[in-house]
Amino acid sequence: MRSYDHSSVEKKWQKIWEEKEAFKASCDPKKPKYYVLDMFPYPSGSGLHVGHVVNYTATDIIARYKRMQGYNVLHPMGWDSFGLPAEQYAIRTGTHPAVTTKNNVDAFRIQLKNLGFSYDWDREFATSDPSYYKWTQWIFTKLYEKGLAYEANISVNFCPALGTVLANEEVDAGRAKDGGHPVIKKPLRQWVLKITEYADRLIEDLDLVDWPESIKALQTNWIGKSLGAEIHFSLENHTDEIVVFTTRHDTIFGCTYLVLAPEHPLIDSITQDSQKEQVKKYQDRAFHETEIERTEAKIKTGVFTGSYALHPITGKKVPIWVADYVLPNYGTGAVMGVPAQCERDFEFAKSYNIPIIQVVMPPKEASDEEKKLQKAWEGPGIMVNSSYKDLELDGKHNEAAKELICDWLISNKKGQKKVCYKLRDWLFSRQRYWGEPFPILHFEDGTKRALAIDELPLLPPHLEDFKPSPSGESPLSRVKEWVNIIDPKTGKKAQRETNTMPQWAGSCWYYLRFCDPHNSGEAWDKQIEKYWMPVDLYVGGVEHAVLHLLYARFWHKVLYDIGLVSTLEPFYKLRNQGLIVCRSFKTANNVYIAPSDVEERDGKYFDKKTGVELQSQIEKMSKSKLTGASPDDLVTEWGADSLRLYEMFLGPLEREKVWVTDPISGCRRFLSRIFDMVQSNKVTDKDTDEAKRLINRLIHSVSLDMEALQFNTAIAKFMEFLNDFSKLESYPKSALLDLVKLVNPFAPHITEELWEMLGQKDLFAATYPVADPNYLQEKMVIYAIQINGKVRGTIDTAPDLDQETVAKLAREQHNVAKFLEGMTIKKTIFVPNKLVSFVVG
Ligand code: ANZ
Repeated sequence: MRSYDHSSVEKKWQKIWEEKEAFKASCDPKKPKYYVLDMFPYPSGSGLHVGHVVNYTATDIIARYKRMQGYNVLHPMGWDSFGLPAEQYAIRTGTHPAVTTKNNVDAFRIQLKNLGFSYDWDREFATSDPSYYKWTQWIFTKLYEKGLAYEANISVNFCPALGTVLANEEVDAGRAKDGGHPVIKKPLRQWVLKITEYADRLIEDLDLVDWPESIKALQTNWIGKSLGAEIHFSLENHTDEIVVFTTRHDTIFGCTYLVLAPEHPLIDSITQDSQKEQVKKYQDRAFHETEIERTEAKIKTGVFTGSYALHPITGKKVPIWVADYVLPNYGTGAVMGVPAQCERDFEFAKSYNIPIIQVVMPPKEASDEEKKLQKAWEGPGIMVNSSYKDLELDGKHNEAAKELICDWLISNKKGQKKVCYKLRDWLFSRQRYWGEPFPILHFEDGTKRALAIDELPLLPPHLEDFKPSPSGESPLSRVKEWVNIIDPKTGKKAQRETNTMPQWAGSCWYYLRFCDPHNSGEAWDKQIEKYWMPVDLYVGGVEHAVLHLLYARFWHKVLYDIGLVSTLEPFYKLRNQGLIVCRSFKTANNVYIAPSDVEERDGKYFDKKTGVELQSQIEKMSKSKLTGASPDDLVTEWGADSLRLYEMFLGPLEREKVWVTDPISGCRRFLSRIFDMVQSNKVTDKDTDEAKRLINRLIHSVSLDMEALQFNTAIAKFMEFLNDFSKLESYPKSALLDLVKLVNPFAPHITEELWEMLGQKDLFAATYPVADPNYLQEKMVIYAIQINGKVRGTIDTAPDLDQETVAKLAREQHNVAKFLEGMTIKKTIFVPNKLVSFVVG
């Protein structure tokens, strides 16, 4: 009998699949399609990690399952290859990022192929390929033509010590991660995309997709739509006015001060001389703080301007303060302070002795503190202290008051309804080398021209030194002969745009290019797009839950509006794989110990070598903590099929999973057992009812698991099945064939081999089994149970059980058990499928 040698089996089938182009997809309108996509990786130097394997195995299982169900499956893979790490590596080593990227991609591809993923490799591309970014640049020109791309002066992170602009990822708590030097904000000319124009649609169309509710909520909150009002406050001794944005206009009678963001343009002109120095000092300090520092500071600080506004309804004087907790770029950068109804304002008012006027009565369920005004009541309630002349709100519910205030503000020209979004326009340029150059020419007269399709791709100039410039300009600006040109189309002197696009750009539309990756005449063919789109299943990390998905959806909607794509949303069903975490171990001196050198006793962990007790923690896998696991090593030792099976068996796809490698041997054993079983002399061509029942039940329940992406439970069922099946007297071949098909999406190599051993060909092209309903419903029989001639209970059982089994079940029936207590059974009468009768004494 052959024993299972994973490495020869896996190599063999990987080669055959490649030769037969087993997973090549082509547009075929006669067949139903299924597009299953992974969030493509950034090809980092550290290669594939076990988290990637969870993601890609899950989609591969579905790809193979759908193919066997007769779908035309599109399952592509590519590389998100522009970005900071490749550039930083280039700066450190002097290797061109294109070289590093190519090496990393080659290594990744080998790793993925070794895992047997059924990608259509013909569709592979990298976002840094000129033949791809030609179209990224072209899409940018479409955004530009639609007025959705504009230039603005925006502050960037600038590190004077390093003499460079830093990306947000390079900054931590106001300091450069590299060296810890302080980082300041510096205004620079930037490209910005008007994503805000799509804010409403980006919220509303979430109704069209099957995504986890938590991800929908993240997107909605990020966009942050607030329905409120703008209220105009006139100023004492000043012609200007201050406009505030509020979502609680019902509380207007409780407004006892106004606050301006330190950046507010009116501050200079309204601040009284006596306060000028203090205000200036305060502003300087605030400008050096990050938004997070400003909003999350425990103690709210501020400074009085010395000036007053007039309450729009009562005309009372309201002091104007400046405070950093008000952000310049939300609403109007000015807020009305209502201490009794807003905790933040309450603390501020307490610190600076500002009056507190209650306007919404805390209801019964409010806490004592809230009722006694030792804390703000932020919830709903009945209005008090809120009537003035003909505007009577007292006694009304605050929601009704909102409407009345709004009407009053509008008819008195003191305000209006207003919708605000947290979402800002998307800062789309970087002062970097390793990104798509912008296809834009600037002319001397200040006008611009977007390059036409025949001028694309626009390649960056060749650079030996990729470092960002000390001025904050992009390194491209150093290549004067590239920057300064005579525009061949107009004959005018022109300068090329020297900023580059951010890494997000390439991942905004790669799923469209996968539909038609070799098209050199257009980004994609519309008919082909119409066939494959939308992506039916998209799987990736939750870290992309906000930005990548939002940006890609935004581009997609723009493309929809200009008639280039046929669906409103790009990704129909989205699932996020949970993070893989790991238990790390260290000594009291913070020396990490590899998990393989640790033994557990009574829930405590000890160093096997020294016997010393260790501290342990569940955290992200990390090489430096000796918890990194390399898929390559695992594939070598156990085989790709065992690794795939194991990673799916760890737990539900979307849940966080703790990496403990022990179960991988169990998965491997399971595969070996099938391998042996197929070769057993008990394999027969003759079907048995018992085998039929077992396999049909397995087909039925595994199919349900597949639809629900519950791969871990499907695997548990395979194992259970094997235990039951191995006990049968014979192994009907038909059941084994079905089993092999069911396991195939999980462990594709060994199952192809078994399929061949069972005399079949090309499992990858086989049809997924469908359960025969006749074998699903076990017919049940009802036994009456008598004790000394009286019926004392009934039991339901499978038909045709033997007397001993039925009698045991009967004795255990709770009512019967009661009657039998303390009795001796003298005789048992058994009528198959009908009656068990005990004679007792
Ligand atoms: C008065 C008030 C009374 C407020 C009250 C709240 C409670 P969302 O829901 O996030 O939109 N606000 C407005 N602009 C701001 C800015 N630039 N920086 C900081 N805070 C700002 O929140 C809207 C509320 O946030 C607004 O309603 C305003 O405070 C504050 F009992 O106005 B409110």
